[in-house]
Amino acid sequence: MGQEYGADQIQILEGLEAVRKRPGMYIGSTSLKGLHHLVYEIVDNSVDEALAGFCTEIQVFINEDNSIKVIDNGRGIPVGINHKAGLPAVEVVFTILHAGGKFGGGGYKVSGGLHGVGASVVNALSEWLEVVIHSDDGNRYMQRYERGKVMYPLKKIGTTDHTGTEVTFLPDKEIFEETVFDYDTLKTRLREMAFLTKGIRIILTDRREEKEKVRIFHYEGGIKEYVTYLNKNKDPLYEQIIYCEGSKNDVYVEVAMQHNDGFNENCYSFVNNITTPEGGTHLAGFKNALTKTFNDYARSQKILKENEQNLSGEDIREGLTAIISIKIGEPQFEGQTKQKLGNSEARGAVESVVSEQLTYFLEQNPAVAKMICEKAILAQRARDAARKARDLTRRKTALESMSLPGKLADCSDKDPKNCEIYIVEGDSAGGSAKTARSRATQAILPLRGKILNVEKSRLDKILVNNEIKAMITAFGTGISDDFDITKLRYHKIIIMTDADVDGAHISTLLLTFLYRFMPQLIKGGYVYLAQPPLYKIEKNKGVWYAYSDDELNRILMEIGRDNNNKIQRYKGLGEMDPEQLWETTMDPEKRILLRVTMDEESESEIDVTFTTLMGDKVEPRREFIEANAKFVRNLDI
Ligand code: TTJ
Repeated sequence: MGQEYGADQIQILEGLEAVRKRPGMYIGSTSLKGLHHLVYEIVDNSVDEALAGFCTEIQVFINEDNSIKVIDNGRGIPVGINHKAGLPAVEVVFTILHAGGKFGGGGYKVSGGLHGVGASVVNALSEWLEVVIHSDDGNRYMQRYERGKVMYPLKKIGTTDHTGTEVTFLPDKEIFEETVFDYDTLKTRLREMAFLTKGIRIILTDRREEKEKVRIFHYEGGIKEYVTYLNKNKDPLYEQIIYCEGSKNDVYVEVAMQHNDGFNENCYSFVNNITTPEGGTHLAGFKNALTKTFNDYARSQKILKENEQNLSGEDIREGLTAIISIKIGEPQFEGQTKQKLGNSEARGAVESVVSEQLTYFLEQNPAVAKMICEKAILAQRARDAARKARDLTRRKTALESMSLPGKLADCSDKDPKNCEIYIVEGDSAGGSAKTARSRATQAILPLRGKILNVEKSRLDKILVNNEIKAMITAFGTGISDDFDITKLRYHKIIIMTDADVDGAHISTLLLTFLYRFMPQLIKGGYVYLAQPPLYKIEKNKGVWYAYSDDELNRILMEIGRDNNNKIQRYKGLGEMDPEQLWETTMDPEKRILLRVTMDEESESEIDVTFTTLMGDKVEPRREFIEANAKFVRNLDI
């Protein structure tokens, strides 16, 4: 088949060839993250059609062969000839690499949403891609491409009684390291897209298993419902979701927020439906407006007396869950990872919309306003107390030059790169670990009893907790704003707990603490979970260890299942003698460590996971295990 190639077509092919040569330039990476990016690029186009007011539903299918099909009920990509290119518009969309717009800054993708023009990139990086258009002329059109090359001119394949676009593509195995889509990753992002685009219905279907998985995301309340979702495992301080919306200087601003009775701040900001984990001008504008409006209100109502100091932004944001979502024509992204908004007009726009509407809300809802102010005043007091406690410990460390916790059995090697610290549940297991360890490089810190749940306590209380103090001093880095990775004393922090539900609970509490106060340790890949075995199998002087029920069965199959096996099920680390503990769990040559990781792109989802686990409204068992599974991806042997 194939078309005859004129000069234009050659140029087109060169463009798409450039994408295939340097895919990272266009989609960030060819890892799993880049793979999923392809789906978002395509779905963005349908979301744009929804924002334009012509599309109400987007269906996304993960097919059995790991191809993706996206169907929308918009107007359909135009099939008429684009005169500049001399080709049907749909062919232009899929074969001409668009400069500018989305691809500012030397080809790097910096934004999506409003100018979805990434379809040609997806096409270039797909083994094949097919588009079907239900046109308003009553006909159905189709075209197929392979690795970006047109297989035949756009053709009519029948008639239709509705409008819309269907795109199916199979990511190219020559390009991507992995081509198996992760359902949860798509689910999280599509849910986010649905929250950010009120009214849209996004349906995700996974057809890969015998039993199809289907999820429908549809939120008439948009980001208001997002805030409700993020607070679902928390206790809101008041019922209302505070909502501000408006346009200023061509920036469309939407903000939704609600306080809960907890202590963490969860503000998530978006630009053109893209998350901005590093914030930027829009987030700064929001924070300025919030701080100023509440202080003005508290003064005018005499909640703050003349001689009292202003509430700090942090105090007002204690327990705040907020979504800041703006739409802007030409977003400028800054920072190393291009995840920080730079447009100065966004600051003013958010500040003005929020100040005005929040002031009005506070006037209309004095009871809510009072509750927030009172919470902020309590936060202010706790923060003062915590600051004093911290200053005290800081002075102490300066004087006594790092007094390490008494319970720590430190290692002798002083090069952090060689050193690891085992955080061990309970004194008895701690004792075994101290005997078992390799003294040069392995330090042991036993923790006693339940670990403080940092989700449920204010900073002043957290900082006087002995187990927490012991970890902070042992690690050497400090916490929060004081955190300094260069002071880290061990490059592996290994959590070692029993392989049961209580153990999983304790490791989740520890991960929560690390996540809240030293997230850099998790993001940097310094945190691991030890994997003690579940079973010991003995037969004819041979010894095997099994780390799962599957493995137990496999071993029994191999060695023959008979009465001569003595199978021991370990209930806890305490049941192992030091030698066994070394052999199975601590020996760097033989042990299995799971590295704890987190997906930067869904921090709001991580918060939901933690609070699901740590809040009062907990159905524990299964979910603890799931949470750990969520954080633990890489096997490090
Ligand atoms: C453009 O302006 C005229 C009417 O149609 C507009 C349009 O292109 N709409 C549109 C594009 N709806 N859906 C798409 C689309 C959907 C998918 C799944 C993939 C792509 C590349 C575009």
